[in-house]
Amino acid sequence: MKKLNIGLIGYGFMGRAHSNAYLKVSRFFDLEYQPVLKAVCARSADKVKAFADNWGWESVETDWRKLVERDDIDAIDIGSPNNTHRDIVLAAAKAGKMILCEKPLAMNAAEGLEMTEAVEKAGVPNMVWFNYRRVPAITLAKQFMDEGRLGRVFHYRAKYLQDWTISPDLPQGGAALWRLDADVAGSGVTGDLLAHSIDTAIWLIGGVDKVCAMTETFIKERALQDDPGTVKSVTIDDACAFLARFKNGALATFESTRYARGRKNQNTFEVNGEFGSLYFDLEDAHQLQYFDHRNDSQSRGWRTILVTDSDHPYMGHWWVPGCVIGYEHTFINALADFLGGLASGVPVRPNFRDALETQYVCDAVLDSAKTETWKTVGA
Ligand code: SOE
Repeated sequence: MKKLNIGLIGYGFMGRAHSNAYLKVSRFFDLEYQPVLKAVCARSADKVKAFADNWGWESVETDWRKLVERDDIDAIDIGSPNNTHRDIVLAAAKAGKMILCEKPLAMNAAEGLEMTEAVEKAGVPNMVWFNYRRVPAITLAKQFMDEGRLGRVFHYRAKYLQDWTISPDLPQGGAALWRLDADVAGSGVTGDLLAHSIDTAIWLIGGVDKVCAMTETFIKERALQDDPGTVKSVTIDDACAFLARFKNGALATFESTRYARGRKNQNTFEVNGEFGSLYFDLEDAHQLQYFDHRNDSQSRGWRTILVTDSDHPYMGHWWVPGCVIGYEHTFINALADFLGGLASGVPVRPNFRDALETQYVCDAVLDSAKTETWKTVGA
């Protein structure tokens, strides 16, 4: 086995999800490369040390530039807030490191382009953690699309709903709540949630031609988490809905909000094609619903596929049929694909170029929302 020394930046939600993936991947997948939890980096020395001890990272850094310069690091993994991605990527690419970056790739497409060109120029392996592609049921949907089971696609309908920002007392900025601060996150639900939906849509259907969007910020002011006496305008989009036309002529609707009471992480899509339809809901992530119009008319109907058989995507690496896997496994599956790509020479997707395509759609959506007019998605 070849060792791959990882340097992780960030120890929040994604730092934990990625650490777990590094620890488990070699136990469930037979891989040529084995990740080594070499160093983790974050600004607070005490907190990063406690994180490293808990997850088994060998060493800590408090300055990401030092981590990027270390000779014993092969790959930089970016799990820190969105406004840090660009500088880290440019430095890591220059240092010749492989890069795994959390989504969304960047604050905007201009940054994303610069980052994509940097990794391509450096020729370093790169991946963006759009983990939902690695939900077995979504990968199965992709397989069905590639097999042509749906025929010509007419409609795509995506929703990504949560409810955790409804209270006006929730502050903005700082640990975990940087997603509410546009200076750190770039945007609200568009970059955070719809980026997932757009990535999945492009993967399943193809490129997006144009969009027409509306956004809303329901709570206009919030106190700062790190300075509770200061109240600042909220400039993220709390909700976003948009219409889209794919390049292949299919029509789509996308909707996202963090104000849908009772919806915790409801990421759904439906595809309607000539021969059939598909439906997926992340809150029932082990299932894919499939309607095949070519079945006989007496028995045809929506069927719910329990995606846990060993010949379903990824499931041969996990438990016996009927035993479901969960959220954390999507990161382990993604990492297995990244490591597998290093060994096979067939680079993993989505790479930075793919994530840039999503970023262009996000930019067009936010631009369109300003005037509620149609915008063509940039190159
Ligand atoms: C936001 O609440 C969030 O954590 C996103 O940042 C993740 O990308 C999504 O998968 C779950 O929700």
